[in-house]
Amino acid sequence: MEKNRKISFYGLSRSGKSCYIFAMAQALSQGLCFPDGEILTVKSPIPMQMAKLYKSYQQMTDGRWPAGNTESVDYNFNARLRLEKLMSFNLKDYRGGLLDTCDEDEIDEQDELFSSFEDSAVLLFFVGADTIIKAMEKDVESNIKLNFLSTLYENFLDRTNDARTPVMIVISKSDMLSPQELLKAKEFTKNKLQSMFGHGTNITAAITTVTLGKNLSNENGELEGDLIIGPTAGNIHIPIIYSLFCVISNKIEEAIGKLSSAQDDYKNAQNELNNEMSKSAFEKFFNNNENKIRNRINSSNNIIGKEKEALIELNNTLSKIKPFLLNGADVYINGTKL
Ligand SMILES: Nc1nc2c(ncn2[C@@H]2O[C@H](COP(=O)(O)OP(=O)(O)O)[C@@H](O)[C@H]2O)c(=O)[nH]1
Ligand SMILES: [Mg+2]
Repeated sequence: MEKNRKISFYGLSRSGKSCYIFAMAQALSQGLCFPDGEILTVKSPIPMQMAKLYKSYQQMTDGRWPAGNTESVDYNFNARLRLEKLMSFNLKDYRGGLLDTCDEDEIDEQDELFSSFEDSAVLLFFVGADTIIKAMEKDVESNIKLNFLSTLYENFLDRTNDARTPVMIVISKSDMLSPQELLKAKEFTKNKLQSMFGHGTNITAAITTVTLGKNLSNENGELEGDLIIGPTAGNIHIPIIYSLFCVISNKIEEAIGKLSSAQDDYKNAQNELNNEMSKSAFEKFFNNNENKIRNRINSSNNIIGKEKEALIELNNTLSKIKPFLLNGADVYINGTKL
């Protein structure tokens, strides 16, 4: 049953994926507090992974940006609310250059990565604010980079027979832009990516901006500026909140399906019981189904109760995270903003 709990990151080299993972793990392991006092945490259950994540974060606080990945690393995370597991997901921090390699020798490794994306609950596309600015200034390479995200998404659709998996565009390094520039960058990006944000696509697509701090810059690997990492600082929580939103929405759909089929079973069994009761005593003596039918009625009743309870719980959680989400992201369904 625990299918579709993978969050997949797309993003060319230097789009900010690794930094995001380190900052997110640091920020959300501290816990995000909801207005009612409940705490959401995101942590790796594997101590060695957590230690690795902390170390990479520490390297940044010590003033060095992480070096580009030479190999892929898999991380597993649990998102818990009141210690109850809402979702577990894995993130693959793959090596630089793999998404847009032209090297035929790497085609198998690339194919393996693309196929690992297929059973995702949500797709997050990372693109740096620096790239978008340059694309807006008509820089050819940056436009190619942005267009390449559409190509990657088409590849996903092709592999999954057009699965309507929700997507999010994450504009990283947003500290490089002023608030007005950010608005323009979002509009520009949305217009470029019509396969996600256009009308008639029938998909849920969101766009957000994230940053690790203020006035950050990179001088030969040296980190300058102010790192500001906290549960809601720089929108670091938003891509995860959106993923949770998608996973919980899926669970709600599942529960509604189960509920309605249990309700159908209940009605059918109820009808059969009426027929059974109208049989003659003589017929009943030879062919009595009453107990069997009553058992069916009971068990569909149990399922109905259970699924209704689950739905209340899921809707509760959804309404709790919704204000956070809409505060930090623009969400479009079939091209129309929520
Ligand atoms: N200004 C700014 N630069 C960032 C931020 N996050 C990452 N960077 C820069 O982007 C570079 C690439 O980030 P990285 O996470 O390694 O990209 P990846 O190749 O997608 O994993 C870093 O070395 C930093 O110079 C940010 O929040 N603000
Ligand atoms: Mg990386």
